[in-house]
Amino acid sequence: MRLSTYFLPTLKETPAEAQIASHRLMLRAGMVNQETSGIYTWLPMGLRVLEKIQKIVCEEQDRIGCHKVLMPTIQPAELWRKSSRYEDYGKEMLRIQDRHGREMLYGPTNEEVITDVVSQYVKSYRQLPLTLYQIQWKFRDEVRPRFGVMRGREFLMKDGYSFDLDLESAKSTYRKIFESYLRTFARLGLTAIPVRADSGAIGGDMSHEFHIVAPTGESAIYYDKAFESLDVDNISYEVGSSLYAAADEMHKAEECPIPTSDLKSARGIEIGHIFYFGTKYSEPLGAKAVGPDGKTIALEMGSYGIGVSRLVGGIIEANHDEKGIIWPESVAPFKVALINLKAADVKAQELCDNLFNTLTSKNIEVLYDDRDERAGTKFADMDLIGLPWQVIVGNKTLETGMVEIKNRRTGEKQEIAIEKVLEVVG
Ligand code: P5A
Repeated sequence: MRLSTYFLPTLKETPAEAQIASHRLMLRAGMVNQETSGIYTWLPMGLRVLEKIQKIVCEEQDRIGCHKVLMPTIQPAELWRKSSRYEDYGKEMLRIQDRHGREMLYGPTNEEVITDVVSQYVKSYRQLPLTLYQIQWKFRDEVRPRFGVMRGREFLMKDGYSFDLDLESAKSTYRKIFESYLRTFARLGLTAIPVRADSGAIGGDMSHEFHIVAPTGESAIYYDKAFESLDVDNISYEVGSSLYAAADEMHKAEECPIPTSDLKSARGIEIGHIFYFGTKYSEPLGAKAVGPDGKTIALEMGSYGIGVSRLVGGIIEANHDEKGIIWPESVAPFKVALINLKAADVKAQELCDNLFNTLTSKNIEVLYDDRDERAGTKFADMDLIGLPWQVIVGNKTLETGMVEIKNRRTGEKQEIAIEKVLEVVG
């Protein structure tokens, strides 16, 4: 992508309304634009990150055999009356009437809709277990939308729903998704701590929240310090049941099973939340199946959320410095910033164009700063945007064919021949 023709509206000044680093940096790096409280437009750079996160989330869901669907954002109130949640949900639900005066709502979550779908098509234990998921926009009229995309009113969620015939099978599904979440977050460059949690408005008997530790986190969490040095490639549900971690409302100091020397308390950002709630929705909405014994029973259900748009802010909270964002490679909007410091020079243009073509032909995503701007502006913009690698073409390149390569995370710089760039960043 050539920066001269891209839409990247970066800001020099820090917007006054932004209280935390990720919000400030997302606005300054031209990733989002606020339309009204808690509602954002995703600009090209922000959207690239959002889409990278979605891709990883989908790959990990598909890997464990979940199937992707897409439900509507607008739902009929009738389904929520059946589950008795229409009144309970209160002011957080955006209620709408269509032209016929029918009551509708903008979905804050989709347990009712998916249970309705499954009730129509699943009739036998042979169709189970089944987990369906989607990535779809939700609306919750939060009392205090804040911190940018972290607590929005309209936000993107991965929501999955599992259907099993019995408790044992439902628990095994829950475990599988629990493990898969740790793997998903690790791929996003995050250490997530699975804390035992209250199931709140979704309801149910068993629930875990996944938190990343950050001073700006909205919740207090308590956890065994062993979570910080876990081997992320070999994590299992055993971790969830044997190591201690709890959300504030679940933590009782006097009942805590581990010595205080091992207990850490921190602020956490909730990036995922999973629930097992048995037949709470399947019963009233009629999702049943005939078991091998010929008896018809209500399905055992769970639901599993990941805050996809919140993750963009969360990843920045965990990966930035005073100059800007430091993207983990897996979600970086581009991998390489190619900075031409002699943009008006024909020879420099030719060298950069060739390098740009070589890298992009190898499927390496390059943001090519071909603007005729001061070096200081270019460096500041690129540090702010935070792509993993910066390749700098300047006077020295014209004289000796050498470019400077900077690693944004370590700050390490090296000089190499322009032909060797692919070897380093590839
Ligand atoms: C699980 C999937 C649910 O809604 N139903 C379907 C269950 N869970 S949840 O905990 O309420 O939400 C799941 C995740 O969504 C993110 N999230 C938000 N992100 C941005 N702004 C918000 N206002 C917001 N509310 C929830 C969180 O990451 C949460 O874990």
